[in-house]
Amino acid sequence: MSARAAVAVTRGRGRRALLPGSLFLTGAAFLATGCGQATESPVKAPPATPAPRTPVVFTDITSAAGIAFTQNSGAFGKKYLPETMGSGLAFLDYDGDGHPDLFFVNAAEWPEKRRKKATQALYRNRGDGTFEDVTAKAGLAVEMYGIGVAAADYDNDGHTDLFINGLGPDRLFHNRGDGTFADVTQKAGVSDPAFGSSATWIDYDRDGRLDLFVCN
Ligand SMILES: [Ca+2]
Ligand SMILES: [Ca+2]
Ligand SMILES: [Ca+2]
Repeated sequence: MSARAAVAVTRGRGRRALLPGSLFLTGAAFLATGCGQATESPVKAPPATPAPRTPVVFTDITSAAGIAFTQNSGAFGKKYLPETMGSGLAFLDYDGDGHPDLFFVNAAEWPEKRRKKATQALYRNRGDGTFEDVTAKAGLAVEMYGIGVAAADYDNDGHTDLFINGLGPDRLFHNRGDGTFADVTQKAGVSDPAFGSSATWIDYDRDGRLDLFVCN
């Protein structure tokens, strides 16, 4: 074997000798790549923790706002059912000044145990965070065993009216638009004497005039 031939053989052997190594490296690279893919977690990293929100806190400002209403169920030990059901209230802007006012439904003393006068209550929103009791001025110092109330402008005159139901005849009060209400129950034909619990105004026939749905 000549020296040139010996070199060629050596190179050839060298190439052959390198082949397994090359495959190994390639395979190692593949395995490394494959291992990288296999070990990649399908679970994504959790999102960053959101900043804690400021907790919503409510403060009882009833007294500070000038609201002194206390519901009177008339209870005196007999534990009558209606005593457990009242009463409702409604936000309405009865005087149209843009500030929602508060109307409280009140129950009453039982005929067999009359101890005090308890009436409905209307509080006018002064717009500065306080309310004034305008019940008597508005003509709503009415005694009845009220439970539910539905406020709406049933006659489309721009002033919100009040319907109250409960134990005994229901009552409808029309808002005159001057800060007072008129009892129009009889004229309107809505003096249902049944035991009512709530009501709502809906225009069920879509004629543009609100209709009254009463729950007894
Ligand atoms: Ca108002
Ligand atoms: Ca009205
Ligand atoms: Ca209607």
